[in-house]
Formats: sequence, structure tokens, C-alpha cells
Amino acid sequence: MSAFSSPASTGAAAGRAAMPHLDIDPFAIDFFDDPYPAHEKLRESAAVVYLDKWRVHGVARYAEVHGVLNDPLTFCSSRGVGLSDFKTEKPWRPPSLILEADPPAHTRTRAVLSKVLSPAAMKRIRDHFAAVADAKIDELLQRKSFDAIADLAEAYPLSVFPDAMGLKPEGRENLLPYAGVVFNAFGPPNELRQTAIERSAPHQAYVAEQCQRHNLAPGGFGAAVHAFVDGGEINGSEAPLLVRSLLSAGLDTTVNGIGAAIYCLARFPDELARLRRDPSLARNAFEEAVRFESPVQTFFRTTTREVEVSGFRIGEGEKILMFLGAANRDPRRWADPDRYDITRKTSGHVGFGAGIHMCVGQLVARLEGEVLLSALARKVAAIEITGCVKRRYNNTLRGLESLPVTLTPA
Ligand code: OVV
Repeated sequence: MSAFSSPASTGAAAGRAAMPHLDIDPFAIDFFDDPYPAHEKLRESAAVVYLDKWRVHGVARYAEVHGVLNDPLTFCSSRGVGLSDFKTEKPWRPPSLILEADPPAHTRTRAVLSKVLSPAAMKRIRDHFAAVADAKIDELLQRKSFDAIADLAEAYPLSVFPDAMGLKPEGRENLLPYAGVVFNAFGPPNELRQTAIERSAPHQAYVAEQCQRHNLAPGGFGAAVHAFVDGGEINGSEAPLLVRSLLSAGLDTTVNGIGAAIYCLARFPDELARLRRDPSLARNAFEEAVRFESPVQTFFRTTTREVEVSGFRIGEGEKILMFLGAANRDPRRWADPDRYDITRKTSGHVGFGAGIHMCVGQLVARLEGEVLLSALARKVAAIEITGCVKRRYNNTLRGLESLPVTLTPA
């Protein structure tokens, strides 16, 4: 059931306030450099705002973001979850069968990927993911000084996820660039998006080829997707596109989630100290980093009807920009929201979304985050930032390009 009503009458007669128009561009470099003052302005202006620059509605408070995520009939995904409206614009690639779909089509594909990435599947990979995490931290303790993005936040997922998918070794250097395009493409037609798409052909060709059944090793997530063709849950042309979803969303997200966690523990040494005293907090320390940094900052929905959201009328066919990162720091929902607190009750954060589209790979992300932070907790006494922190710019992903650190062993 929708928390949002159909508008009964018009304008002022219904007591509706005028929607504030803001000139904030949430896809500009200065916004990425420091989104927090703009997030506050977006949250405090009204429950719904209008962003003139891209002609979209925005919601940045927790209640409205959560409400939109939980009303997929009114706020659909099948017209795209980026700025582009698939009803009027040709998508840059064939739409995702899960992300860019609504029920009932979504229900079937979602069920398949849920099973592929189930708790039972995690049980099969857990010991290996944990052993590789321990070995990675041991190796980095030997080096002492390194880049926590390239050498840890990227290196660790790259050392477990492509193998878990069943990909061959050749061509893996395309995976992060491809994901970079995917997440830039959700944004508006700015330079980030246009340049990324212009250069995407080789990355797209690589991914399309690796999605074929004969290129996916037995035992991996990719082969597991294709196995559902044999059971009739999906057909042979759907399977490669579902593998494409895993390759699109399964790597750069965890890179930025792990990067967020390392950056948090480096900036908040008291929290690293608490984690060292109780390594069983590793999973929640990762979850809190996902809330705190919100590696996936935004997604759009499109209205399927005229709707009233917290007293504001929105017409049919309008794009709504959901500020997940702003909702995750909304003081209406979170006590001391700007504090990274590894013992916080994190449940309900929208860093993985919410509702029927909530991250289908969340168990893989949490597994990677947990075993890596557990290794850190047991082996590392201190993480010192020893060079210039450089931000990486993407229309959807929040994370760093470079984080030079020096480790002290426990
Ligand atoms: C959540 C997400 C991000 C990017 C791509 C996809 C999903 C996909 O299904 O392709």
C-alpha cells in the first residue's frame, strides 16, 4: 500500500505549499567535493524540492526517500533509474532486467538473482573470501605504506569477485571501467556521463562476451544464473543480461564500500580501537560505513500517476531524485548522524536501498566488508593517512581515487 495519496483537489484549496525551487546541481564537481551543506539545504528546504538545473523533483529526507523506495507502483523503475526517461529516450544500453524493471517482470528475475546470491551461496564462498582477506592484510603490513584504494579497496574485491563469478583471467581490467560507465550513465548528460559513454565500446564488448554461458566457469555465480534457464525460471536470452547485472553492480560498489570503511577507520582512530577490542563488530563497522558514506549516493524513480508526497503535488511521468546519502544522515532519523559509530543500530539505512529493489548482492558486499575489517581488527594497530587524499568523481558513486596510508602492525 502506498503512503502517498492521490491528489483530491487542487493547489491552495488542499493546503498545499509551493515547492521550493533550488539551483543545486548534485552532479557537479563542487557538490561531489563536499555534498553535506547541499544535503542539509535539500533536506531543510522542504519534504520535496524541485531542481531547476535538471528539471527533476528531489527528496532528501529519510521518510520521503524510504516512502518512495517502498511504493514501486507509483514510483517505477522501468522508465530508468537515472535521469533519462526510457519512455522518451533510447537507453545507452539494453535495460537491466532487474534494476530497470517493475513487477511482475521484476519479480521473476529478482527471484533468480536472490537465489544465486543466497545465504547458502555465501556459506560456500565465505572461508575462501576470509582467507584472501587475511592474506591481503598480511601482504600490506609487509609493505607498510600503500594506496588504500588501488592496493586494498580495489585489489581485494578484484581478487575474489571475478573468480566467484567464474570469469576467465583475461580482460578483467575492463570490469571497473565498465562499472564506472554504468554508474556515470545514471546521471544527467554532463561531461562525466558523455565522456564515459563515448569510451565505453571496448568495455561493453568485453562484458557482453563474458556474459555468455560458455565463458562462465562451473561453480561460479555466472554459471548459477545460466543454470536457472534449465529449470525454466528464465530463458536463454535473459541469462546473459542477468549476469551483466552482476558484472555492472557487483564490483565498483564493494570497492567504494570497502574504501569508505578504510577511510572511516583512518579518520576515526577511536572507532578502530573499539573494533580492535571486539573484532566481532566488523560486520556492523562496515554497515555503518555504508550509511556514513553512502557509496551509492542517488537513484531516480519515475511517477506512474499524479501523486501527493507530504503535501506536494507531483505530476505523472516526472523524475524523482532520491538522495540516499542525505537520508542516511537525516537528523530526523539518526542521532548524531555525522558521527561514524561502529556500534550504532544501522538497520533501516538506505545505503543498499529499500523495498523490492533493495540490493540483491548485499550479502556478498557484507561478506567482503566483514572479512576485510575482521582481518584489520586482528592484525592492524593503526591506519595513518600519509599523503594527499584524492576524490574520484562519478555521477552516482561516492569514493576516493587515492588514499595513501601507513599501517602499524598489532
Ligand atoms: C544496482 C545496479 C547498478 C548498476 C547496474 C545494475 C544494477 C544492473 O542491473 O545492471
